[in-house]
Amino acid sequence: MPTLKEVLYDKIQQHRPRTTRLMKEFGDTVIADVSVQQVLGGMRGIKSLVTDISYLDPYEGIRYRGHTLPEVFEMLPKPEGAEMPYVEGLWYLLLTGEVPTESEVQDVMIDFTNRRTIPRYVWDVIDSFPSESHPMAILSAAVMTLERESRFNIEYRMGASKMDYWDSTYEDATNLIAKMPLIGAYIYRKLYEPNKTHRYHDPHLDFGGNFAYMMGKDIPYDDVSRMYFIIHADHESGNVSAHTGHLVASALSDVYYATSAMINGLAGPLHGLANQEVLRWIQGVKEKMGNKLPSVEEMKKFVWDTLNSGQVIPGYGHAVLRKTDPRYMVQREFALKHMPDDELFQYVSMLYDVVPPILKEHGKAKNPWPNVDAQSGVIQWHYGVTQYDFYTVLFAIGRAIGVLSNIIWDRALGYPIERPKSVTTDMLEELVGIKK
Ligand code: HAX
Repeated sequence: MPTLKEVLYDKIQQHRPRTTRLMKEFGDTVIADVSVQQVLGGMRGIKSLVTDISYLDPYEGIRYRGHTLPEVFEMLPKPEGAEMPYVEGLWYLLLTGEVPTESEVQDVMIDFTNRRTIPRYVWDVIDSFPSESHPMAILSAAVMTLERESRFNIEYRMGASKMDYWDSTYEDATNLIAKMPLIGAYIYRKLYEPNKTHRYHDPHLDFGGNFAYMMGKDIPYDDVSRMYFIIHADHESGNVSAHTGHLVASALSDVYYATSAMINGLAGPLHGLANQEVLRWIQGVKEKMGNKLPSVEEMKKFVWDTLNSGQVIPGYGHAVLRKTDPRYMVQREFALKHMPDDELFQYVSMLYDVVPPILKEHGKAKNPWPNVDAQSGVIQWHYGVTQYDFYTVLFAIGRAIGVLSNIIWDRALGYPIERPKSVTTDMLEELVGIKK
């Protein structure tokens, strides 16, 4: 049976001529125009990135390698007795486009287990952070600390051929992704449970199962982890975290630099931090309501008060999506099955009914529907992860799977350093004809 790396190499060989042909024969073909609104408005909708790993349709949501999320959950192999698939299977799917067999997944699992050893200095760096630090800052620094392990850097210095860059990048990426759950769980223990003995990994457990074990959580938290890492893995290339990872790697910075940078982008409240903002916001509603479930009218008033004070409703809206995020729906279905009576989930459900009509009436947000973050913190809270500062770390571990898969392919296809062009406001005014 060929290894994942061999299958990937085969796919790379098959793909390279497609990119070369597009560049050589159609390099001058114009595929889109750019408007002033797009240039001033955060580059929305400008088609300027290529990835085959995922595609985001505004009305359908994300597809991984052409498959919708429900299809991915259906077709990937699952550990015995689990409801959610192996994260290792998603890694295989994202890298190769192929659905792995059970034994191919087992191979990836063994490979990950063999790469889990973390140098002592990483723990020392984490331990040296003040306990008030944000876990995303610690995660970013811990990943950065590992940079000295980069194989790519060694091989680059030794004069490796450009055609082989993907190989050492694959080694670095696999080494890093295998370690991310261990680093995340260690940060959790350091910040929130310093008196408990840290559980190092269990070599017999898969990515999600091992994370639950290290977090000290029982089933079905293993399935929560698998679900969480899978739904957050990729959202095509233009979002802040994915784009940052790609951009930094385009300078041939190694995957440690690129992943640390993507973590920093994910830490913003308009992006990955929104899941903790949702929880903070709901707690605010709860407090105001004296811990009882508000009536629909009371909830509407709270939503309007938030909007009228100039704040956004966290967990709602999206730069690309124009309907309810399927990542929200996957989690909602899980919550309906496993925690339908959870108090916070009742709030989330009520918001699902109340917020979209209000955002429509408010008239600003182009997408009034919930995104992934509206639901995810509540599930973590239910299973005892109540420190909502930590939620974006879980997002980051998942997102690293997609970002790293993309960087391996960026190297394989020889994508150049990214360098869009900027203009001045004077130039824009000249271009539209209001200034000579
Ligand atoms: N509540 C109130 N107003 C909102 C809103 C919301 N949830 N979503 C958008 N708007 C407002 C914007 O602030 C903007 O107002 P201004 O014109 O005054 O600047 C206007 O509606 C138009 O925005 P848009 O084009 O619909 O949305 P953007 O592409 O600019 O922004 C965001 C997309 C996700 C950043 C935005 O919807 C938002 O701030 N949502 C709340 C935060 C959130 O949930 N973020 C997580 C998104 C998913 C994700 O990336 N996770 O990592």
